[in-house]
Amino acid sequence: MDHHGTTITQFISEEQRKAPGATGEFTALLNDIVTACKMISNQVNHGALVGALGSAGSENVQGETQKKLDVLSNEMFISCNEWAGHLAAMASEEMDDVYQIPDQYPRGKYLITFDPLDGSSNIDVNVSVGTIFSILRCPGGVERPTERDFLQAGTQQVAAGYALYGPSTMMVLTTGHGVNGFTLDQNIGEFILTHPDMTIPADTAEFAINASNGRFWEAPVKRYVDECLAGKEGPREKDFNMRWIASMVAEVHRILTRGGVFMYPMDSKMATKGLGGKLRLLYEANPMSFIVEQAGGGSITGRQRIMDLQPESLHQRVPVILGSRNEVERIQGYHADA
Ligand code: AMP
Ligand code: P6P
Repeated sequence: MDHHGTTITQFISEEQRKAPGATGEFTALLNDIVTACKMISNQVNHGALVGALGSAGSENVQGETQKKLDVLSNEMFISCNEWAGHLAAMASEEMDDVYQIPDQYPRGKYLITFDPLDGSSNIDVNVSVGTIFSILRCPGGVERPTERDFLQAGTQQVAAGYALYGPSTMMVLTTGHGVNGFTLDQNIGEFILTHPDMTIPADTAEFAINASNGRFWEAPVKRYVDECLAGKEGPREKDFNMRWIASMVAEVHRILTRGGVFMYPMDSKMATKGLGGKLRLLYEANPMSFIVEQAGGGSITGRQRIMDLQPESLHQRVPVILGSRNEVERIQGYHADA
C-alpha cells in the first residue's frame, strides 16, 4: 500500500540500481546532503525565534557580510557530511580555502562544492533562500585535495541539486538522468517525490534580471531586454512579464516549473572591478547549469556554454544567462551578432 508516495530515500536507492557496480557510497552521500538540507530548513523556518537572523559580524571571501544563518548553514552542511567517508574534501562559498576532512574521519572519492545559503540578503525580510550543491569525483590518487582538484568543468559533475526554503521546502536533484523535485513533508520529516521529470518549456514570456544595472549592460543584453519591454508592438510581437527575487534558487525553480530566462550578465561596473560576473562558477553557475540542461534548458555566459568552462579559481565568478532553450539561443545569437 503506497501511503505517502515515493520518498527521496527510496528514489535515490532505486536510482542506484540503474548504476551497475555501484557500492552505495554515492547513495549515502546524497542522503547525508538531504539531512543537511533538512537541518538548514529547520533553522531557516525558525529564523528570528531562535535568534538566527541578522549579521554574523564577519565577512566571507567575497567580501560580503555574513549572516548568522550563512555561518550556521555552512557549519551544518559540513557536520552532516564530513564524518561519513564519502568525501575527499569540501569547498563552500563561505570558506576561503578547501575544507580538508578532519584526520579522525575516513576520506572518500567525491568532492562537493556548495553555497549553504544562497540569497541570504533575503533572510531578514523573510523571502525564499536556498542551498546549492555540486558533486565531483576526486582525481585519482589524491589524498589531500587542493584547489586545483576542484577546478573541473561543469560537464564533470556527477550530481547537482538545490534545496529551496520557500512556502514549502523542496529539493531538486539531478544525477545526469533528468531532474526530479521533492517536497518536505514536515509531519514525517521526509522529502516526497512531487515533481517527477521536471522539464523547462522551450519558449517563455517571462524574464528575470536586476534592471537597476541596465545602464551597465552590454549591447546584446540591452537589446534583448528592450525587445521584451517593447512587447506586442515590438519585434517579439508579444508581451513579457518580469520577475526578480534576488535569490537564484527561487528564480531557477520558477523557471524549472513554468519556463523563463534568468540573467545575471557581465556588465561594465563588474568589468571595471575586474570581476568575471556576479555569480560563482563552482557552486552556483555549474550546478544550476547542470540542472537546467538536464531539464532541457540552456545555460551560457552570453557567448559560451557555462558547463564547458575550465575553472581557474575556487571562487571564480561568471556571467549567467539560463532558462528556456529558445530564449537562451536567441540571446546567444545577439551576442554573436554584436
Ligand atoms: P558508488 O560506487 O556508490 O560511488 O557509485 C558509482 C557511480 O554510480 C556514481 O558516481 C554515480 O555515477 C552512479 N550512482 C551510484 N549510486 C547512484 C544513485 N543513487 N543515483 C544516481 N547515480 C548513482
Ligand atoms: P542582486 C544572492 O546574493 C545572489 O548570489 C543570487 O542568489 C541572486 O540571483 C543575486 O545574488 C542577486 O543579486 O545584485 O540583485 O542583489
